[in-house]
Formats: sequence, C-alpha cells, structure tokens
Amino acid sequence: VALFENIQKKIPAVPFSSSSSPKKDGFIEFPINDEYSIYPLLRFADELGKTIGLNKVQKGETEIALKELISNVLKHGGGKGIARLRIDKSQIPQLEIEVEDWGKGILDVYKVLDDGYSTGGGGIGGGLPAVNRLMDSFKLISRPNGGAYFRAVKMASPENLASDSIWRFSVYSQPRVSEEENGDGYFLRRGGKNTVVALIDGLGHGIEAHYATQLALSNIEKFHHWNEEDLIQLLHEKLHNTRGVVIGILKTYDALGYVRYTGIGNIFGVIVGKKNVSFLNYNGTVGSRLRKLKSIEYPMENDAIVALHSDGISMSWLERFYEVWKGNLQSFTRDIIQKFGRKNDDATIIAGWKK
Ligand SMILES: [Mn+2]
Repeated sequence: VALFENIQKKIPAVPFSSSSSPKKDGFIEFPINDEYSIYPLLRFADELGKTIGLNKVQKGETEIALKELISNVLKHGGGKGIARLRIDKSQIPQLEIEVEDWGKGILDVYKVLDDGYSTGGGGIGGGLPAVNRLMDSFKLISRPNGGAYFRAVKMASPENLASDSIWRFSVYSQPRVSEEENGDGYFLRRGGKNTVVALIDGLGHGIEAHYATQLALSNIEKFHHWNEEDLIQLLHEKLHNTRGVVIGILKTYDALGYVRYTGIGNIFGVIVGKKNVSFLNYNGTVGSRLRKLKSIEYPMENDAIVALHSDGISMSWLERFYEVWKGNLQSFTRDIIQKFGRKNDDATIIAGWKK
C-alpha cells in the first residue's frame, strides 16, 4: 500500500491519525462517469463552502482541486469512480473531499506529486501536485489490488487562532576555511501563521557535501508543507545517490505554545528559556540509513529563544549564553559563529525568538 499524507495546517487537539480512518458519516456521494460529473459536485462544494465561510480564494482553490481530482479519475483512474463531500465544524470549519477510483492505482506516489510530472495520456501534468499545493491537507492511498483513494481538505481561516506573539529569525552560515562550497544549508519559510525551518549538513564538506545539501534543499522547497516525517522519508529516497545529509526540521506556530521538531543525525537544537530543553535527534543519515522517526512537540513560552546549528559549532555556547545574547538575534547568530564556530567544518546557525 502506497500512502502519502500531507497536512499543511495544524488542527489543535486532533491527532494526525484521525484522518487515516475516515468515517463515511455525513458525506454526500456523487458518481463519477464522464466529464459532466463535475458540475453537481462544483455546485454542492460551493454551497458547503458558503456554509462554513470559505472566502473567494479558498473556494476557487477548492474548485480547481475538485476539477483536477475528477479529471484524474477520468484520465488515469479507469474512468469510473465516486466523490464524496461533507463539512466538519467540530474544530476549524472545513470542507472535506474524498475521491475513489478503481483504476490501476499509482505506482509512485511521490513522483506523481512532483511538479511537471505527467502520468501521460495528454494530461497537463499539473493535476495532483496542484491539489497538494492548493489544499490544506491532501492524502492519497494506492491500493495493492488496484484503485486509488484521495482525500483533500480546505479549512476556513481560523480566526480563533489569531495571535499576539511574533516570531523573528536570524541565520548565519560560513563554509569551512579554505573551502568554497558550503556543505551546510538552511531553509526558512514563513507561511500564514507558521514557519518551517530546516537545517541541513551534508556529510563531510566540499563539493559533494554541497551537492547533497542542495538536492535536499530543492526538494524541501517543493514539499516543505508536507508533514515532517513524510518529508524526511522523501528526502531519504531522493538522496540515495549522494553521500547523505543530517537534518533538523522545526515548525513554529504563532498562536500555539509549542514548536515541533524532527531530526536525524548530528544537528543540535535547543530552546533557551526559563528551562533549557534540547531536541531529540534520531540516529541515521538521510540518503543512506534511516529508521522510523517521529516528530516531537516541545513547549515554548514567549520570549524564549530556539536555536538549531550544525556540528561546525561547539555546543559550549549554551553554558556561556549571556556572553552572546544581547537581546539582538542578528548579533547573537554572528557572535556564536565567530566565537564557537570550528574552522575545520562548515558552520550554520538559525535562531528564532518568540516575542
Ligand atoms: Mn558538519
């Protein structure tokens, strides 16, 4: 069973696993037979969208996703299927779409989600990647005996998550002395109400480390909204011809009192606050040796600092925190590199401050 799941927005108090056993309660079903099957679906989705307060953009995105899902059934899913729609108001109000077909299934679930990949048959090739990008959550299951299942969710803007706290970030990176290419890399992307941070250290240093890290970055660029466990699994597959990387991924949420961290190998992560907490990393190397891993949530109070850095920086700064912390993130990251950076390795630090 090939499974892919992508949840872009954190829903408070709902475990991730809840979406893997969807109940059929409250769904309205629509048969998919031909190109006209889309019209009743679009009308009903529009009605449901109004009920939960989707705005114009959200309704437009849902419409495109629906069209792509139905067109996928017609072109690649054997031409027949079923679509289901319902709304759920129990948490953040949301419109849920399920589509099933009885075609051949999907051989490579990651590949069909790559932008520019075409499943052939004259499609524009942007179908499923577009659904993945436009919806707040997207899941697909390809069954071993044929057929595919898709689930996509559009959430109304969660006004109740309005926030009074602000995250700031600063990054500082330098390659090993005498080396031109940096084997470290970082990713920092601010979403609506959350931020995705990744720190990557290619094994060793120099051009090959640089190559592995850049390949990881180009995939994170495309798939940063996936849940972190799936993202690291994807990177592991994409990097199998490289020397591999270690990686730490951090997600922060403006309105929530925690951050989520997922890490493999030698990346140092810590929250410096009333109490210091170090992040747990799993053993392994992305690209060559990876066991099952889990994201972990860590409480984070306002005014705390979070820092991720590569092993090119000595961890001893933590005991001498007030020599480098002057209430300014930029000077903090620069001073850490200058005072605690090792000359014989690439060194990178990303620090965040929740004010
Ligand atoms: Mn290193």
